[in-house]
Amino acid sequence: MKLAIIFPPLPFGWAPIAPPILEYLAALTRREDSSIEIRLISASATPDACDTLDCDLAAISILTPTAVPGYRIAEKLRARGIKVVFGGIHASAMPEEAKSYGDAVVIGEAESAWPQVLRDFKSGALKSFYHGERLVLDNMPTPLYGMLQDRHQFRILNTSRGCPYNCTFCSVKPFMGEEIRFRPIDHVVRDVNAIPEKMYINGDENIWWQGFEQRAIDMFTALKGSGKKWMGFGSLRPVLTPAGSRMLNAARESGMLTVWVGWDAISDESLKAYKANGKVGVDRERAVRTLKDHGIDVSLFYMLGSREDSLDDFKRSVELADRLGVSMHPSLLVPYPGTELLRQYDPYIYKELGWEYYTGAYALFEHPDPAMTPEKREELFYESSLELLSLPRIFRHMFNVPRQGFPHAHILSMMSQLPVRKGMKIAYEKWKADKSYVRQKQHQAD
Ligand code: B12
Ligand code: SF4
Repeated sequence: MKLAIIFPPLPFGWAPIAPPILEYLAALTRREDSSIEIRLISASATPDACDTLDCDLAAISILTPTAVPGYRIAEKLRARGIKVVFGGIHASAMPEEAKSYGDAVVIGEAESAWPQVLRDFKSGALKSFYHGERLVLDNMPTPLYGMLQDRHQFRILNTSRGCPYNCTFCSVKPFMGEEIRFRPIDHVVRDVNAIPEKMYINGDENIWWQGFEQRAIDMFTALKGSGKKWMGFGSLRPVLTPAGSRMLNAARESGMLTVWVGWDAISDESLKAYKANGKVGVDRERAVRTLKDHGIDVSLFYMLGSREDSLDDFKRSVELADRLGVSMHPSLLVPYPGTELLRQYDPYIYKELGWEYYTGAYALFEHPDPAMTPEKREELFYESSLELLSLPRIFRHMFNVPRQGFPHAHILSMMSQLPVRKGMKIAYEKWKADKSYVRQKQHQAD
């Protein structure tokens, strides 16, 4: 039997990070049946690979912005008699939609459902829907790191799933549940050692949790011996707890270079409207300075253009970047399927815009302020992104990266910002050329 596992093209093209599901689902498959021939396709890196693909079964993993390209790939494969199974966060939130483009859909996590899918396929009894359980994470195989070539420079490792908070915009929480499930530390160490590269990404929603600082310290201490550098998403609240300083030192000594922080909203009002209770009331600026004092570089990710946001917030975010000496990466707010935000915004959504617009670069709903037209929000998004990624800012940031991270954190900062700048400039030019089309679609929706 021949199996292809496919990650459709990302909206802004090739990224240096290997889509983690490919090598992970390959490992789950190998564990179930070592005779299956597996081919991995990261379509951003090899856009034509699906055209000539020879396989019996295709597993396609879809996020919301990759759903439409995923459905196009499925149509082509099914026309050639290949069976298609969908999975991933979007397929789990919209199973009926995904089923209309495929033969089967896995709703939820893969571990409990995928072996059954393979058995049913082999016996010719594929079902329409499979439900993956939220298992204890003590039996995850090591992803087949290195199986995917295609110039990907970073692999991802997961050490936990789940989150106790309820941010309205979050599509991960409804998917992974509220209980934090940690992997055994020795499994994490085993997987880090299996990563072929010298640098990796911790792909958890949060690498450290308030109330579980000691667990983070134990894990970082165990990872010291790996000799590898890493980065990941971390929240700000645990940084300021009594154990925070010990935790940051342990993270730094385990090779952590940069923390990506979900800053989420510029104003506290928007933070409250998002019910981002993990962040409300935290002295966020002090936490960022504490991180840098411990030798860890900081990048902030945040959303603009919510119905509570104002035109001023676009400008204020650039000022914040300068004040804190950090790099900042905005996106326009996306109400993903399965989220509370989508239910709240439902009356205002431009329903004409398909999932291919859910990339973070389009205004997707009406705004109460008449000055915040869709066009204005999109234009300001590009302008503030490109201002944050201006060459003087990127170079100035070199002097703000903590010296303890030299030279890796400095190189990483350049390497991550320059390609994004290039991609953003191309996208802005394309947006300017397509604007009339987008406007027309939005007016149809009004
Ligand atoms: C690492 C990461 C990336 C990486 C790699 C992408 C990837 N996911 O493969 C990069 C940096 C490229 C990336 C980019 C983007 N990302 Co991203 N990313 C993540 C992150 C932090 C971790 C993903 C991870 O480690 N997955 C590990 C794998 C194993 O988990 P998984 O894919 O979910 O798979 C599990 C199940 O879903 C299921 N499953 C998945 N697929 C399939 C398929 C089959 C057949 C089966 C049986 C099961 C199955 O089984 C797995 C194990 O149970 C997540 C947040 C999160 N914690 O999920 C966001 C996340 C996936 N990203 C998201 C988005 C939107 C993006 C962007 C597309 C847009 C943006 N503006 O940021 C960009 C694209 C930028 C570009 N260059 O074009 C959203 C998706 C939301 C949604 N509803 O679609 C998430 C959930 C973040 C969020 N909080 O909103 N991302
Ligand atoms: S803190 Fe908020 S955004 Fe992060 S995983 Fe939890 S609910 Fe989602």
